[in-house]
Amino acid sequence: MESTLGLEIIEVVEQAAIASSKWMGKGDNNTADLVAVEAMRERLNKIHMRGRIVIGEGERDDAPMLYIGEQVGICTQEDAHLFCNPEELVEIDIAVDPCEGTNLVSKGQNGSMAVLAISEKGGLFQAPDFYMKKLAAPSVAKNHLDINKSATHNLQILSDCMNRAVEELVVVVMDRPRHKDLINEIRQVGARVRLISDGDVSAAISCAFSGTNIHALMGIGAAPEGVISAAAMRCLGGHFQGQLVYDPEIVKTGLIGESKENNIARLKSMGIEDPDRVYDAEELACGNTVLFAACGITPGTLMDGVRFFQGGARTQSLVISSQSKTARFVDTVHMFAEPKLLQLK
Ligand code: VTB
Repeated sequence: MESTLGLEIIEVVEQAAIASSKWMGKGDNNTADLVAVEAMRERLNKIHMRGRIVIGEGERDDAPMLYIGEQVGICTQEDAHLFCNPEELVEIDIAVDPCEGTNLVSKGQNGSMAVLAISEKGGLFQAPDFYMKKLAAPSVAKNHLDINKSATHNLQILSDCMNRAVEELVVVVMDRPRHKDLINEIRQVGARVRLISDGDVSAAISCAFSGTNIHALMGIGAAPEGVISAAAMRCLGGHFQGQLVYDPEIVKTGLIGESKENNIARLKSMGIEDPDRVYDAEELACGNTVLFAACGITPGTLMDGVRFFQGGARTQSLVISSQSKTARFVDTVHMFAEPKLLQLK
């Protein structure tokens, strides 16, 4: 599954990023997202595979494309028997976020990317459209931190694991009213806070790379994005824990059902008996093979954004594989017109 897919999914995220980046700074969230979805879907459908979207743009009724349950890939199409032998093909589950950080794209701000994660069928947690409390950190802290402990306690442990003073640690937190106490606590213990308006997938993954100057992600973001982050962290060996958040009082923003009780019932109907369960990266992305790919739309900590030039564009992507244990940064020049002189810098 891995070798060819690894290459093809780079193109999937590249195409989504290029499409969306044309809408950078235009103040139009919907179109920035829509064109990314269309481009991602078109390219996914050219891959020789039997894929199923498990995390996508929403339920079928609300999302015309890349909805949860949508079949993608050449081998899911009507004339599939002409090209594919269904028995030979592994069924693949796909989690997509074609425009992670739509607000960032529409405002022309840093940190947005096109992203997806892939595993064999059943290999990715089918996260409900809820929120998730997240804790991400570098691999040296794996299994030492605990999302149930206070931020103060975790930062002390992180400081020990990383062998550096708490004051030297940088924690990314989403700038939301729900994080007021968390932010105060992190500052109180002496660590530094980087507030982001959106895009916590990039922040989570950045923890696993030294040199990013991001040492932890704390706080509550969306659950589907949590699974995508976990897929990357599982491959990278980083620390990632997630716990669903179902209480609208805690979340404070976004749509999360009217009441805590209804939300718990909804989770039960989805088979989640213990709504307070803490999941680690290996549970959120449990497949034997996990692949992750992202391409910067606007510039970010890990990847540059899409840059256009006369007749083409240049992108930077990241592909991570659990099987080959690689994190590849891929720099691509896309030639839209007849290639002239390639711009390499
Ligand atoms: C979260 C976060 C994402 O949107 O979903 C956020 O995980 C929305 O949060 O990375 P609110 O509902 O609190 O506004 C992103 O930032 C971008 O999709």
